[in-house]
Amino acid sequence: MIEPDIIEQTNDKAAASLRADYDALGEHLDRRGIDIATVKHKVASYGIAVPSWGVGTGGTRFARFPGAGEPRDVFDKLDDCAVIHRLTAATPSVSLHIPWDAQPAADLNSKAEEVGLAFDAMNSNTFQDQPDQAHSYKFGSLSHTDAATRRQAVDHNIACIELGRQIGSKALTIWVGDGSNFPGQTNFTRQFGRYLDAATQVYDALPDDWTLLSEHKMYEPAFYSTVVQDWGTNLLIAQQLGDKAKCLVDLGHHAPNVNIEMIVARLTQFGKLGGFHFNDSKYGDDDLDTGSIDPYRLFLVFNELVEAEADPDFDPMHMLDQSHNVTDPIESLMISATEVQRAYAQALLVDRAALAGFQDDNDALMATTTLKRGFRTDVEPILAMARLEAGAAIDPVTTYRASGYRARVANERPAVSGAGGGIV
Ligand code: LRH
Ligand code: MN
Ligand code: MN
Repeated sequence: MIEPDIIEQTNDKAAASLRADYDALGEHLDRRGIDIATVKHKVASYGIAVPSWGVGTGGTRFARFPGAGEPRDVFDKLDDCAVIHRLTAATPSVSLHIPWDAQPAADLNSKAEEVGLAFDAMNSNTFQDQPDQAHSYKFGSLSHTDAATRRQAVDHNIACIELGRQIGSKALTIWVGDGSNFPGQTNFTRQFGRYLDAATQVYDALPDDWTLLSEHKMYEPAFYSTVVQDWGTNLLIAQQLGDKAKCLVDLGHHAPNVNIEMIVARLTQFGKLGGFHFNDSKYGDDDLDTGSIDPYRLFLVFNELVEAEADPDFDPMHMLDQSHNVTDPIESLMISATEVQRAYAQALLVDRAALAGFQDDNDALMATTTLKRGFRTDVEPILAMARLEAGAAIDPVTTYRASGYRARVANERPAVSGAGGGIV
């Protein structure tokens, strides 16, 4: 897929500068009482799952402009995901979306083994109708007024668990678009009650070592009210369902200016933070590349995560969830995975004892300066060295472009109109 020679050649050109930069940063961090190798080790073992739907070009409500060599099916998607991991050593697993990626478990397993990837959380899809389905989700799925439609949505989620079980997944993520478009269209209370009943039936089918992640989103496709609209409702769901149910925070699913890092802290404090969909946004659920708009907010989220790491049981899942309209999806996903690692590394640099002291003394200025110092540190040499030592690329995008992968797959894969996930 990517010739090892290409990685070696591009790394050779950059290795001497990287070593010099890494040593200089090591000395600098040493003066701050931080061991660079420890940070590098933590970053190297921080895996981020790639969304299978992210490797296809997305779109908007208005149009989709496919790129060259779009993946035709889940097997092509896994090839693309393997390229991302090969070059970044940061994305050892893939999160599947069903039915977009539904294939026999044996075929998924053998492809995953061939390309050296594992499967992360399964994602169900009851926000679209499938050609062969008996009941439409036009007016909702798990919260639909019609019992047979709710049953169909429950059965689909259970089928996702069943497939996931056979491919080594340990989590099911449920996001529903259920809601309403007009005041008065639905009764909020009865609709949420129906949702909770149906979600409980899915929860009851969950293996003991699985997590059910419910994902909230403020609006879209329902524009007046959404059943699982915010972290409050999400927390109620997780509390109502039981210990295996946790909340998933998609960074793009909040009202503008919402303090997402504080939501992360609250959910963590009560053991209900289950995982993330990383992306970035300017206006709404924009699904822009992670860290591309507000890298400081991403850092602040990671500041909470590093704070929580003191608890050995704290282990949320990390996935990207992006839609790429104007870039090569592989390049965007590589950059995004490294942005997640960057925010993590920066948060590891925060002097937590000093920060706690300034907080206790109500020294707001020194507290915020201490926090920001982590963000201001250029940790790129740590990330690049972790990649080099893992046999990946010092500069993933340069190496990817040198490899000619996109042109090669463009020859093998005829243009298709949809790779799934374009509009959401
Ligand atoms: C909904 C969402 C959810 C879906 C994905 C395709 O906006 O974030 O996670 O599964 O997009
Ligand atoms: Mn999401
Ligand atoms: Mn979304």
